[in-house]
Amino acid sequence: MKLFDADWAPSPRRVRIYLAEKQITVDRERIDLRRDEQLGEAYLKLNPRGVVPALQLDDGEILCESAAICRYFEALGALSALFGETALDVARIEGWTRRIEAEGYAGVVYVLRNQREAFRDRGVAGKWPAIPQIPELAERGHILWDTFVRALDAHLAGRSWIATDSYSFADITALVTVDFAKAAKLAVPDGAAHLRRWHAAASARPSATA
Ligand SMILES: N[C@@H](CCC(=O)N[C@@H](CS)C(=O)NCC(=O)O)C(=O)O
Repeated sequence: MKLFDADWAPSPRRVRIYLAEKQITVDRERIDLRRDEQLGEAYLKLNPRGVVPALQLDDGEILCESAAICRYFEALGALSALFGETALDVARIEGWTRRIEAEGYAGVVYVLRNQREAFRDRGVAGKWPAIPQIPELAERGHILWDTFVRALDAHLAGRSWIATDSYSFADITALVTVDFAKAAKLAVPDGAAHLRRWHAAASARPSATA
């Protein structure tokens, strides 16, 4: 199998961190997003959605969606704390992962894609007809981000990790989101001490550099 990957982008990084945590090695091919290689003919033949990551299986089937790709690897091997080993932990990790995606990650994407000149008529990632930017969505993104960051900071008071007692896929999702937020000039405020402590601990794991 082969993973179609890209530097700096949050969704491929989510898969790389997961694979590093599980010590799984996969052949990778880098797609250059700065040169729009994801929208070129060769890549679109593989993945007509024009986004990364994508995992090509040995029979040619393409799996999309970073969370689905990680779940595929999880299902191939032993259950781990990353997706939860008990019913309750699975639900906690799933619940936090979806919230981080819907509030934090969506907030960053709304700001980035609706404000940056580079994304003019590319309001949504990947291969679409022209999707104009909507300035009000950038405003919505700021509200989502500010509110999400405050809520996550309060949640992390007295806790090491977001969803359970162990580092999990929810932490991976939040780490790539917080780091990606810098691209949209969205910061974690100085006062968010719990979130800053968590971010330092998550960033110190060897997988963070994957
Ligand atoms: N929900 C998808 C999102 C995929 C996605 O948006 N990928 C971005 C990089 S993070 C991309 O390929 N962007 C290409 C573009 O903007 O055209 C996932 O988690 O895999």
